[in-house]
Amino acid sequence: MRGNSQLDLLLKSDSPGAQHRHIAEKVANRKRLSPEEGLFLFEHGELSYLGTLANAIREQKNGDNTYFNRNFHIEPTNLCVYDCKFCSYSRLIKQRDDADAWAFSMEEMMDIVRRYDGQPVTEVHIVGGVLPQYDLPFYQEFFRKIRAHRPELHIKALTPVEYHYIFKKAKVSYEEGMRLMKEAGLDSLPGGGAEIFHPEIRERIAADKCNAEQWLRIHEIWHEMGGRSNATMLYGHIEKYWHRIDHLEQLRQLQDKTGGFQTFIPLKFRNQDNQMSHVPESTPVEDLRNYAISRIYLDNFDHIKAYWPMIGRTLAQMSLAFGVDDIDGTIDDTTKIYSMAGAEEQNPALSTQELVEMIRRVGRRPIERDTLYNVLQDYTDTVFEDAAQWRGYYELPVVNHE
Ligand code: V47
Ligand code: SF4
Repeated sequence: MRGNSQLDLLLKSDSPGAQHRHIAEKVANRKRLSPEEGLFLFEHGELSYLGTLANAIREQKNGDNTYFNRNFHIEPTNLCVYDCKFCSYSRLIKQRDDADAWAFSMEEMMDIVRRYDGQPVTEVHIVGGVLPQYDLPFYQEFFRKIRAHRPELHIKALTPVEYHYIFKKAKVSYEEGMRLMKEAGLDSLPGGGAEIFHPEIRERIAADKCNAEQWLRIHEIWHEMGGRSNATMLYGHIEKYWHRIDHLEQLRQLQDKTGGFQTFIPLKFRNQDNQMSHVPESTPVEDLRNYAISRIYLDNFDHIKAYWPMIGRTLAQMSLAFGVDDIDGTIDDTTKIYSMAGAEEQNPALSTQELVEMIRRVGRRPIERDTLYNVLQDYTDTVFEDAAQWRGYYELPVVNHE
């Protein structure tokens, strides 16, 4: 198998130490790593070693396929009852008159949906701040309206942070609440709100909002109802490596139980204009190591996603050699969560053609998928007519992995 040739070379060489070799052999034999071994990778795994292991797993699971989908984001409001220390995007209710605060009405949100009429988007991603007026009946009505307007559009919406709040306010159980959301048209859950599960960190950066147990329980209930969802981890701030392993381990255990997670998305902490601006950001090397270890540790997740608006196009391309097989969607300038936190991409928008080129340039197969990873189109050999419109790509030789 391709990719494993690198792993074979590593196993044959004299260079790895005993524990490095033991872990590489486990990966070659598709054996699961223990939390201690995961921690060892964070503490002692250098980049090329981790890349070899992660790439072998990536290629076992997904070959060269690199997935993307066509979606757009709606962020109903950036006003929020919570005050997460890392959040650059939210404003407290008392700041509602600030120039950069917004709270869309139902009609304004439907206007955004209608703006995409006739465009080949397959998914709407809805996530934002938590406010009392955006309650259970509000979201039921919103999902129903989207469904009525565009029945085939996949609604990927809200996280356990919102669900925990709106179900409590409506005095319904998680089970009943998720049933009502499904009935209204909810198709799947994005991965946000997970941050770092361990209370030692969570209470310092995201106090008050749903805790780890509640976050995991809502996903579990959704999975038991046949639904699919994503998971994230906000890393690279005040957590230690063992907090990351604790987080990954809790996700791995739930996935063993339900199999309902589709993809894991590591989210790099960005430090602009928030209460943690004094905390330095992780380096690109650390980001790639984190992708790789996530790929190696989460043996029961099919996909690892790099969220390109957050890390930029170059690092997203590099991540494809470190376990990542998905680079989010083609999206317009509709997400503010990261641009307000100092993300690489201030106006994140990539056309399908640009995304395809970005993937092909590093020798992978660009595959358009729907939210549930059904293949919609393989662009590996697609010839675009208006190649002159490509922005920012130089004529470099395409990598051949054979
Ligand atoms: O939960 C907020 C993160 C998340 C910052 O499921 C920050 O396909 C870094 O979960 N630095 C929401 N991260 C976004 C999210 C997501 C994104 C893309 C795809 C999917 C998916 C889900 O954004 C929050 C929080 O962890 N976040 N502020 C910041 N300063
Ligand atoms: Fe509110 Fe989400 Fe920002 Fe926390 S991360 S303050 S819950 S918008």
